[in-house]
Amino acid sequence: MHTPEIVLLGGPNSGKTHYFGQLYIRLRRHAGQLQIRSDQGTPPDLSPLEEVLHCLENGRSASHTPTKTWREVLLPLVDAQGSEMNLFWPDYGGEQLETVFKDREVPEAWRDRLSKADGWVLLIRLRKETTYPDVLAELSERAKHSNGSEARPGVWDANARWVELLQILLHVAGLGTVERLRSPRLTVLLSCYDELETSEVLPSKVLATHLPLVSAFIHSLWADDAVSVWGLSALGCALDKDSENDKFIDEGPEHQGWVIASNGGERDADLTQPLAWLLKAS
Ligand SMILES: Nc1nc2c(ncn2[C@@H]2O[C@H](COP(=O)(O)OP(=O)(O)OP(=O)(O)O)[C@@H](O)[C@H]2O)c(=O)[nH]1
Ligand SMILES: [Mg+2]
Repeated sequence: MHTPEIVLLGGPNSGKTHYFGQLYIRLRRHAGQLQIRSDQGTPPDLSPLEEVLHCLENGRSASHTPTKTWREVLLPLVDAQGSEMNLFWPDYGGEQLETVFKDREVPEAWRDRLSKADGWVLLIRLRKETTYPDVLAELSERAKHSNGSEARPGVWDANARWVELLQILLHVAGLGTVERLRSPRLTVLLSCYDELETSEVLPSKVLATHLPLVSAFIHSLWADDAVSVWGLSALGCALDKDSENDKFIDEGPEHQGWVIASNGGERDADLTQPLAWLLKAS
């Protein structure tokens, strides 16, 4: 049995838990590129997903994952070609990734996962990323030209922060930056894509517009066919913690949410697609 390993990289509030919940519901529906194998005797232990599944069924948003939490669910999968695999999908408090960046230190368990992984999933919620798109001539007026928020001491431009973080992670994983990487494959998920008002069709161009340095870094490091950038809206809309969304309840969470593939195109309800792409060659 193939047991691919993946690393999920996403800061606080980037949409990890809700994607996890929606992904699991899609896998169980047996309608996408990847499905849960139904031949399993013992169903997977779903306790890490309990809260988010309950909230989704009731059309509400789930809570922030406590900082120190680390949990995973075993997903017994089968792909469209009939290949079977077992995959652990992780969930954790996104501050853990911020701590790696701040302390320049990677915990032992993370090191191990990074060096063994067949694929990396990078979740970036562009709406929440702070950038200071100044040019030299505008430096003196930097606050006026920042994207909504003033340049704050200690708050890094998201371009610099992600590139630095990726460099730390690549170093720890023992991955060189001389030759373009073919493994681990990299899936970039631009999460909460419904929040972005963009007429651009290609998610990779949206990334390049919002975070040009991150886009350039990723594309210079990974071989073209080893990286793909997707637009992900796991929920399709914003949910509230306290009030219920009737559409979600009436139609069911399995009918909400979509992805836009790296080559553009229509919204696709199959939330398993980015994962199927990531696992294709592993
Ligand atoms: N509009 C919109 N909001 C979303 C979507 N997915 C998640 N959210 C919201 O974004 C917020 C953060 O989502 P989470 O899934 O909890 O994020 P997380 O990465 O698990 O965050 P931590 O647990 O803090 O690490 C929540 O309020 C969600 O309701 C989406 O597709 N669209
Ligand atoms: Mg969470």
